[in-house]
Amino acid sequence: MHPTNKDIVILLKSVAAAYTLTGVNQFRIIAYQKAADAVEHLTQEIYDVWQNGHLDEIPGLGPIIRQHLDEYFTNPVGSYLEKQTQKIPAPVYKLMQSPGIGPKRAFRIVQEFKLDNPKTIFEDVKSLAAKNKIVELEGFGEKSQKEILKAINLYEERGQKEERMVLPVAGQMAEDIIMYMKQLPEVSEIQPLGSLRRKAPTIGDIDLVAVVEQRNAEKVINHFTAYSRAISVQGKGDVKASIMVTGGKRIDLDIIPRKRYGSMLQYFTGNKLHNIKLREYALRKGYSLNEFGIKEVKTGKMHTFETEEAFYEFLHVDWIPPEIREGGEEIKLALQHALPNLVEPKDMKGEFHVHSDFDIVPSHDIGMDSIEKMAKKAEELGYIYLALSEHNPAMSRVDESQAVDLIRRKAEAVAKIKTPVKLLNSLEIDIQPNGDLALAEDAFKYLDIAIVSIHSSFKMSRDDMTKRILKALAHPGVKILGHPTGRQIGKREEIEADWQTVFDFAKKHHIALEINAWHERLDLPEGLVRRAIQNGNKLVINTDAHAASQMDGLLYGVYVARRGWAEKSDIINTQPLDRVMSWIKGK
Ligand code: DGT
Ligand code: CA
Ligand code: CA
Ligand code: ZN
Repeated sequence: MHPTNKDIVILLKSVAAAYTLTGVNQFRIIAYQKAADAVEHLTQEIYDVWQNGHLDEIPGLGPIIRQHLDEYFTNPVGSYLEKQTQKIPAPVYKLMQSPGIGPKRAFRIVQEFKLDNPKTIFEDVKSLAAKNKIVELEGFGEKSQKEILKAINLYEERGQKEERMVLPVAGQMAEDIIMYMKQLPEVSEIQPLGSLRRKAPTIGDIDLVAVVEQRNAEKVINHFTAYSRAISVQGKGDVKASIMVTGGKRIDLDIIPRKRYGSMLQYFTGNKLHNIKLREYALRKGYSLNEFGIKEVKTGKMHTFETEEAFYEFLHVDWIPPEIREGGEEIKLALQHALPNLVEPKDMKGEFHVHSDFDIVPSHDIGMDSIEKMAKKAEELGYIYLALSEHNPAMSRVDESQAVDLIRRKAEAVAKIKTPVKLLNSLEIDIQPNGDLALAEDAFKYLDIAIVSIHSSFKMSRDDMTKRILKALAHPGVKILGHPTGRQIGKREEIEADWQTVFDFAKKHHIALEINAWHERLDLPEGLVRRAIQNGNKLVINTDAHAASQMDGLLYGVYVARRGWAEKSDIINTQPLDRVMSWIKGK
């Protein structure tokens, strides 16, 4: 079993704790805490990133920690990181996982009571507290004991529901509460910040900020905590509150006057590393940043900002799209006026991956709406073209000549639809474990375009998987590699493949890589989007819709593209029809 991101986060935090307890200097401790934070917010598995030799692309990991991780991934036994953690008894780390119990208190308790079993540590501490034993420890008191019990209870309560939401789910949740908050005329503006504004693929909690006059603050906060879906109020102050809603998810609200809106947007959009880097840059210029604005360090003079653009402008930094505020190169590029011009939702002119209900005895799920209805939806969205890409006929249920007949009949059905949208007869064809395509050769002559995707045998060696994909892509009819990594967020890991080799092959043969916008897929993941673009590959953004209404979801694919630094010209379905047709013809 490869270590997961969570394992590595715990490892790095453990090293930070071991350093704290053994008196190592503060900067090294902070470096490990920062690194743990960076890994926690990664959207790819760090092990995969390491395997592909790209650890250096993770912002927040310095060269020394990278080197230690490299050693650890190669062989954890006897590695530097493992040795550091072994200096402290294991139950200490376990106890520290409850929020509010730091390394020092955890260490004292474990040592004083000689607790040696990490599995029962929480039970052990709880029963000690029940017998009032912790109160008796020197430096601990009634209050400490209570805090510790509370922290353990909180940790255990959260236990099951720590999972992050996928972006579209969190987006909906935010939309609902924003609509509810807007019932009050006192709320003149309200919007999501944090990871939701950055359009991260997974969201921990929802952060909202509302523009409200001071005198109306109390009313607005009361309205917020009275939200019908709130199961508990986590905190309530004059200008901020937190609620927990069904499913154990948290929503934070901050209220501010108009004149500080821009500073607030900047501060709470993050991510943390971006803010740290911006703050470091500002300090060198003699300014300190906070949620209230920009302060001149020398004079103490405070500048406030109504808009975020003005905030960045004051620092002579171009406004940075939230999707790329990740603490990488973006500030440096913004200073040089060299930020990318990211693709936008309005650039999209069509898509290539929707499933209709036209029955070709598909190998997987059939769509719910007719070709006509899908075409109508495309027209409403202002699209110029649309490819109908049902799953290939199931090989177990029809023979080759029946399959060919079904594809011919679908081509005729597509041709009959009256619509201003250029319809393309397409298929999403299974890549079989040996790399063969699950479609009779004769059927290809009825297809305008074809997507190939992996829907089975996800666990294969990296070599075999790479060969399998290349073999499929070598078919001259193939134009798109569908949902390339096969991941399903929170459910299925990415397949292992040599992406550089796949990307090179796709580029050479004018095959586009898909960004599949399906909410659990968001695949290619943003990190691979970035690499593909740097490699000169072209991408397409598709919804994989199985109903006309689902075609609205293309937006989420655009967000993934933006987080991967994609510009309009990187995405084929931003292009006019003639360009698309010449790509299809192989140019
Ligand atoms: P999440 O909720 O885990 O999906 O990720 P975020 O990025 O929404 O993180 P969250 O909710 O803890 O905080 C929201 C934003 O507030 C974060 O992106 C940046 C800012 N922020 C939070 N804590 C700090 C901090 O200690 N320093 C600075 N400068 N900014 C912070
Ligand atoms: Ca958040
Ligand atoms: Ca938050
Ligand atoms: Zn598929």
